[in-house]
Amino acid sequence: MITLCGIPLSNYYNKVKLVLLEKGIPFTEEHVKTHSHDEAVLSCSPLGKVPFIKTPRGALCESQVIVEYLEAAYPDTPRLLPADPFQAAKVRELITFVELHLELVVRELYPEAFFGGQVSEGTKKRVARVLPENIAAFKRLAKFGPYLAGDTFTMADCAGWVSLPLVAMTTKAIYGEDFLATAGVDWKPYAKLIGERPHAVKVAADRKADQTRPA
Ligand SMILES: N[C@@H](CCC(=O)N[C@@H](CS)C(=O)NCC(=O)O)C(=O)O
Repeated sequence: MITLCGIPLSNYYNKVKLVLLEKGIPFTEEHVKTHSHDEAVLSCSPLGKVPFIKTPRGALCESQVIVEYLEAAYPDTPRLLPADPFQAAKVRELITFVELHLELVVRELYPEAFFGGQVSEGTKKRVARVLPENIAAFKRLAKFGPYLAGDTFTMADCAGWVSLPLVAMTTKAIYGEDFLATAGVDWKPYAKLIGERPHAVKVAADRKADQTRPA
């Protein structure tokens, strides 16, 4: 049995959780906070990041590594990557743009956008310069047809659904402007479409419930 470790507030945790649910893979969850210095955590996730999974064969960290493992190890469950190698690569390309070129860029702003901290003016200026270029590039690749990669729900939607709203909310909080909307990325109907899937409804409900749990 797989154990998914992390916190339901984490977008990357929820990406893996949605993949597990969509593929119908049995799993349990273990609440593990970020920034842990606990050896039991670092031996599974050496940077102390979540999510990670524990399997009978050992642990794995990094959400994309995990979901690629799940796709390969459970071939008889619904596919989240096209069988065609080129189309599968196009899905991975989208995930890279969402996570590396959009989410990781706005992540620098989270301390101020969500956690009551402060971010330097230099960081804000740099993100404001880089992000619109990256969004324009993402827009060239994303199909929204209605799914990110076209007419089929894929792993890219598990990544997109958890991270695109964060890009919008963060830029709105810091700059007073949703950079995705400004660039013409109509992410709200997309987020609604994915969010109405029964497994996404569960992920969102679990996340909400966890926010009210005692620390
Ligand atoms: N590339 C990693 C990113 C994971 C990540 O950044 N997780 C956050 C929570 S959403 C975290 O653990 N942050 C704590 C830290 O960076 O030390 C993945 O895809 O799993």
